[in-house]
Amino acid sequence: MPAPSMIQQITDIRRDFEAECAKIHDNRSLEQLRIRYAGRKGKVAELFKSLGTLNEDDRKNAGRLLNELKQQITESLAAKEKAFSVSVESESILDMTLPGEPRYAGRLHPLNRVLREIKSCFHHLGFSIAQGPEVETEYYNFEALNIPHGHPARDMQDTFFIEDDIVLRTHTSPVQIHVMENQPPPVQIIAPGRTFRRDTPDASHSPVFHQVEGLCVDEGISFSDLKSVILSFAHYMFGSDVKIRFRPSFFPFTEPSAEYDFSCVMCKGRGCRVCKGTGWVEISGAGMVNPAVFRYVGYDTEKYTGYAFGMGVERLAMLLYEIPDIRLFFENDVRFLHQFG
Ligand code: 2NM
Repeated sequence: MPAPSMIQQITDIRRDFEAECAKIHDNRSLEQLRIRYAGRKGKVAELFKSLGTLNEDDRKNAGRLLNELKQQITESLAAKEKAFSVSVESESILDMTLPGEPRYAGRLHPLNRVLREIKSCFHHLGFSIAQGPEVETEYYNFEALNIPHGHPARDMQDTFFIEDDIVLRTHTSPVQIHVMENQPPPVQIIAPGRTFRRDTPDASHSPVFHQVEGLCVDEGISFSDLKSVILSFAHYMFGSDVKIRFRPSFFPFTEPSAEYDFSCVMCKGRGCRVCKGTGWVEISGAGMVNPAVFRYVGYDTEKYTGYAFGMGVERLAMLLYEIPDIRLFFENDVRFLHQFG
């Protein structure tokens, strides 16, 4: 057989082998391929046999090429076999019948959950959301709210002072002052946010806590508007059989001032541990904005009246979810946190 056609045959076999080899996906077909190409009676062996028909030069040349081909085929087969053995191995450790690994899913913090409900309620009632800084000057935290020098709230015992004149806000009311300074009436806002007071932590006190304060200012706003908004809020949060009541109180920034209570959500007013037998749970304070506050922000006290109210987010969350200790909100214990959201 002349040498060129021998070389042609070697080239053809290499091409055929590579094409067939690429299509193989299991060990059985791979073994059949090996027998057909690299077996004792395979295509390569046949060509080796026919080497004898060539003259010495051509034989040497073709022999070298054939050895290379044999080497390539052996390597390709080995590589393929190895690939199969790896995937077979991983198949054996992948048990499709095992249950999946549970994914860790984060949740909404109970305080944020309650905060969302509060915001949603006041959104329906036509309030916008206002925000302000957690670090305030004494002017915004006390002065403009008609809290005079010498008032106990201003004491180092009750307030975190950053510097002489700079405090961590003890309520979100300074936000209301900023808003009133920046826009004329009508104003209808809530100011949710983090607040700070120097308290030793116990079941009902935390130096960091959260408030939502509301403010509504326009011509002809009266205490009855305040009562209807608080009643709507009570019904939205706790259900429509909840009753509300107002008791006279005092705040420097409101006149008249009141504390407001909800009928006990636990015992429906019959008397229990949560309401200490009274049938009522105290929520927070409210009142008609003191004209002195309006004068600080430049509102016309002859033309405008307004109501304001506060509430503690922790307190509401504790009532809603029967949480016995305020410190649970801030300990980041997932056994607690996973019960909400
Ligand atoms: C409360 C109770 C009563 C209040 C008053 C004001 C402002 F800025 F209009 F004067 N903001 N929030 C207020 C009134 C807050 O929380 C217990």
